[in-house]
Amino acid sequence: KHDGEILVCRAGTNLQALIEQTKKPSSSAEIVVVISNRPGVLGLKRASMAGIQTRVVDHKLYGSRAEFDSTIDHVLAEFGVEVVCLAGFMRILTGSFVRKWNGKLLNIHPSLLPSFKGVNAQKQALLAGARVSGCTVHFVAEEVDAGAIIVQEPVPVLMNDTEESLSARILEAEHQAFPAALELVASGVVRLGEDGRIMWNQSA
Ligand code: 3YE
Repeated sequence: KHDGEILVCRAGTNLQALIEQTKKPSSSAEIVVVISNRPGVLGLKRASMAGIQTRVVDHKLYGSRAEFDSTIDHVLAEFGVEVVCLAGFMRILTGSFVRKWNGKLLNIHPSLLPSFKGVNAQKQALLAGARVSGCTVHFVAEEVDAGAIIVQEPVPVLMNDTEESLSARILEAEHQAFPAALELVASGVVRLGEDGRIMWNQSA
């Protein structure tokens, strides 16, 4: 196993899916630390239960985004992290952090990008009358939800769907897509090219 890897999480079900994936002997990734910007969240408990180190970097304690991001960057360096997964992390990261972690920073978004960027993606899909939605794992670029797409998983939008029922169906898809995307990146099968597009290396 080569890649150290960290997560920033909220309710933590995507984190749980990543923990279960990386416990498999066939996994190319190992989770070395879980960082949350919110104290007391369930994701931190899930990490501890799995024997993974945790850190809280509470954004409310920092005077600027730059100070918050550089504190996270220090924790990542402390643990020798190589790949970062944003799993329910809801903060916009600074350009300088994003550039430093270019090609090493993954986010999951609850729509088929480039449709329905930003918050309430599931509600946006319902209001637009979309018949298909899903989730996207992408490399993080400075522009939110605009980075190169690694994996997408579609789900149907059903006739009587509410925001809750559609969100639950998309969340199930997220639990497949995020571990799959992490494996592609940690194994070196997929990387971000200099031109900002995905490069496939089938011999990796
Ligand atoms: N930062 C950059 N590019 C990206 N962060 C995330 C993805 C991503 C990124 O592609 N540069 C909405 C955040 C959207 C928002 O306005 N958040 C607030 C805080 C709200 C809160 O704490 O609940 C803020 O001021 O940042 C991760 C997903 C970001 C989702």
